[in-house]
Amino acid sequence: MEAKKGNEYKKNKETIFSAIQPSGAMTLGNYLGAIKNWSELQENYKCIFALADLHTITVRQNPENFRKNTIELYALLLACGINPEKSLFFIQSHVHTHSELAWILDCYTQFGELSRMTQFKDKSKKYTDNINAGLFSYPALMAADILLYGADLIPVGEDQKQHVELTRNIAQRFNGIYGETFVVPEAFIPKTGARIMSLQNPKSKMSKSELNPNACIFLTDSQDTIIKKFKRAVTDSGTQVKFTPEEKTGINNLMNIYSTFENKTFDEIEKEFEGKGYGVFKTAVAESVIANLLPIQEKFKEYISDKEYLQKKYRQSAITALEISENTLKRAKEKIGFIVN
Ligand code: ATP
Ligand code: LTN
Repeated sequence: MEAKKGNEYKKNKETIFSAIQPSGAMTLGNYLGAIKNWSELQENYKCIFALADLHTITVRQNPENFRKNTIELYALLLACGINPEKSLFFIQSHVHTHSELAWILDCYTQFGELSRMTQFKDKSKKYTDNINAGLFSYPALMAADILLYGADLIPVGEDQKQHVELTRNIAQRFNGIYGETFVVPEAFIPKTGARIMSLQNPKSKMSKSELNPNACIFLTDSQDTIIKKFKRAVTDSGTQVKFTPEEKTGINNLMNIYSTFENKTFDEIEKEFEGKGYGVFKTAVAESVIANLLPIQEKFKEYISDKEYLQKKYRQSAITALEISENTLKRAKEKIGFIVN
């Protein structure tokens, strides 16, 4: 009986789950790699999205900035087209089942598996004075987020693929011990935009916690700032706008951004800018980004000035999220042998 409840919620459509951390202002990387797809997926799937604020405290946060980033990100996602009438969109820390299942899954996740996570290795090099247990066991919390909702598909950028793979392993291990309990999910990586690189160092990904502000386009950047950042973007010494597969060059990165926004192939872009040089291309990329972000920026201003509406939406969503996730948690606890209340 219990097992059916999760499925009842799914009805005929596959379930999508994804989340983003309120660890800073949203970047163009987050938008193209994740959020743009989320709003498109709402049309054909049952979608559940969250602000993963419990994940965010794996890196020390200033309380005031943390609160501001969270509410602004909620408003910004609505502005990007996440529709709370179509999708469930909640704040992770409002739904206590996430922390509870995370602890349980910690006990089904191996030290060796967590030690191999690239993000843990990167972040423990970056934050040497705070390599905390949460940073290490973070993928078990992410697995809890996903498994609580019986999600089939997880739309994420390339960098999160390893965590989704680990979630699959945890789910399969648990199901192997106790019988079918969790849906085994799959990562859903976009064809273009899955890995937008830093404008200052095209070998590393554009990240919202990057210290050099010129490396990142933020969704709320002004038009002037966007133009300046693209003009300063690091490119090689060549002049021809040409895509070189397998290489992490600045021009490839700009072509990737342009191609995703303009829906053009690399061949089409090469033809469009033949003989025109990098300067002209950089301006075209900047203009395309500005035009695409403008409607989002306008909607963001409206949403962020209506705190009451935001509160109403995240409160309602948390109630529904709790109802769904409690069923899964209860089922898992029963299988393990807890006396369930
Ligand atoms: P942080 O710097 O705090 O680690 P982040 O900018 O890497 O944050 P997340 O909140 O971890 O972003 O990621 C949210 C979503 O955006 C994830 O699905 C992630 O894969 C995607 N994403 C993040 N950066 C990029 C990028 N440069 N290109 C494409 N997708 C990205
Ligand atoms: N770890 C992800 C954010 C995240 C997530 C999730 C993504 C938390 N829980 C569940 C997909 C599914 C990140 O840092 N980008």
